[in-house]
Amino acid sequence: MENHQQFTLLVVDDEKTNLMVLHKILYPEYNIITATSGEEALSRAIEHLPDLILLDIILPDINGFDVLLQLKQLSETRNIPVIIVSGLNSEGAEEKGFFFGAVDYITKPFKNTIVKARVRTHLQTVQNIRTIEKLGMIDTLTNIANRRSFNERIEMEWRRAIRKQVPISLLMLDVDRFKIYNDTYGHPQGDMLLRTITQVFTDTLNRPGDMPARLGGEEFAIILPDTTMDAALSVAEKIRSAVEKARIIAAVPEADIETSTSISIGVISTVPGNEESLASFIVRADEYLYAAKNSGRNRVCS
Ligand code: GH3
Ligand code: MG
Ligand code: MG
Ligand code: MG
Repeated sequence: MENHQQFTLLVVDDEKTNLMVLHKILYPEYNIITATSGEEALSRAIEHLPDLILLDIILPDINGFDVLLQLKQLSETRNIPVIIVSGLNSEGAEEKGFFFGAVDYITKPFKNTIVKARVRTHLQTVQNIRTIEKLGMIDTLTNIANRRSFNERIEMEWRRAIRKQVPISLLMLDVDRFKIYNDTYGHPQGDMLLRTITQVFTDTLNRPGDMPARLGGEEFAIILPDTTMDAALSVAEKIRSAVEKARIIAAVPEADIETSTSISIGVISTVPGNEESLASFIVRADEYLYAAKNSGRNRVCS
């Protein structure tokens, strides 16, 4: 996976000449922010959430070990790797640094090439973790969000809707008679149908906050933040009708056949407060989806 993002490093040292040396080594490959005291290091870390921190130990106010401890106590900064760069080269100091959660310990005076290499190694790990995290959030068949990201996102949007007292809507969608489609055209063609439906979602949804997800099998959900029931119903109807109109080419041994499908949708909307839990909100969406199935499929129920 390519990544053209430039990493941001927070470099903490109370001596200007040290900062200048580190800046010279690491810029312009990385974006550099600096701090010359413990307090400043903490506030800049929280403000900028850098990808890596180079931390001096002897500082005029809070010493580097305490800065490290505080970084590890805050959920926003806990996972930022910290390399200690210190004149303290006792075994005890080094042990303490690792014990407090530093990923590396470089003693001054340092070799420029070694600092550069170690920074690059730790940033590679940051990059790898991000790639893995990203892969864990995406459904491999359709390339949209999976159930894990749906769960995370709906909780976040639910809390936000409570805080701002704005509506949140949820669509639950399930392909009609998908088993028959699979049995008729084959599993790979069924997979193609799921991708076509996903494309309909992406083409229909036009607000950046809207999030379609594949919950499993042929079941999908769409989170519509800041959306009223009326607006959600109109989105649902647009999707239902676009799915109905979509033509899916099924490559079977003899020829390419033009096939079609349909989808049933349950819609709910609320301005959340204390009356209903998120879990029961989701259950309600499922109930409307089943109502849509039971009343004949290829329809929207709310
Ligand atoms: P209904 O209209 O009531 O929803 O009927 P249905 O046939 O769509 O529902 P059912 O739950 O009986 O069947 C779902 C089918 O979806 C069965 C399963 O083999 C198929 N399926 C689940 N995941 C996948 C997948 O990733 N790819 C393909 N091709 N088929 C899948
Ligand atoms: Mg110092
Ligand atoms: Mg189905
Ligand atoms: Mg189903």
